[in-house]
Amino acid sequence: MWASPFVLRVRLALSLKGVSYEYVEEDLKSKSELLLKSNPVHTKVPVLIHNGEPVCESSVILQYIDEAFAGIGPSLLPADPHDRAVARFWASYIDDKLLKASSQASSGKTEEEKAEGAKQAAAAVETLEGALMECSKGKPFFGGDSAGYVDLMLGGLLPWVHVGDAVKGVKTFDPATTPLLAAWADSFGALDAVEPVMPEVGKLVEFAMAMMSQAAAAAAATN
Ligand SMILES: N[C@@H](CCC(=O)N[C@@H](CS)C(=O)NCC(=O)O)C(=O)O
Repeated sequence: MWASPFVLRVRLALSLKGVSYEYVEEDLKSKSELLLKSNPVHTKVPVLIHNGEPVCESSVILQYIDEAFAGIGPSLLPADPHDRAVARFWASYIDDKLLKASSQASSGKTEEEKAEGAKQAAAAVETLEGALMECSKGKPFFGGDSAGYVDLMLGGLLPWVHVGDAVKGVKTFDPATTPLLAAWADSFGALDAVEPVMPEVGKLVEFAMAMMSQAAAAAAATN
């Protein structure tokens, strides 16, 4: 599903590793038998099918790709067990804190809920600025000289961060307040393996607008 940040994570990982694959677009309003069979628990995308076996959940898929294609391209996770644990910690933080707070900021039921989500998302971004300083050790990426697991977890969200910024007229990764993340976003977006895979922000804005008007129409119909 082209607009999914979770699908994007996987496409970015395969692109970075240089693994070729077949991309199958899924209509989430009318899920295919293949999806229902491959991910019967959540019936969500992405699903990676390798050697006929499905692997689900973007964070799990990224780790699978790193292990299953260890001989191809750069490693996504660091070699040192403690560094790997730190990378996994920040990857979970991105989903558990940043993503949850950002969803609340855009889809909270009340204005108060939205404001609280925005506050928590801003605090999570600040925390990630510190994480980037700790993990990158002066290099451009969470993975050091090259983009790795945490970069992909956050990088998949990047087009949606740009959409939110365009719609609200803000800068989530502001060079004035989070200079490392602002530079990271530029470096990540400019990678040869990344640029061709990223969806166009304009197309995503249109998609977001259509989703918002559909949600508003559905809410009006139930009131
Ligand atoms: N935690 C999952 C989230 C995946 C997810 O939410 N996918 C959405 C598309 S962005 C989906 O398939 N939604 C269909 C549904 O919920 O029925 C992951 O990281 O892979």
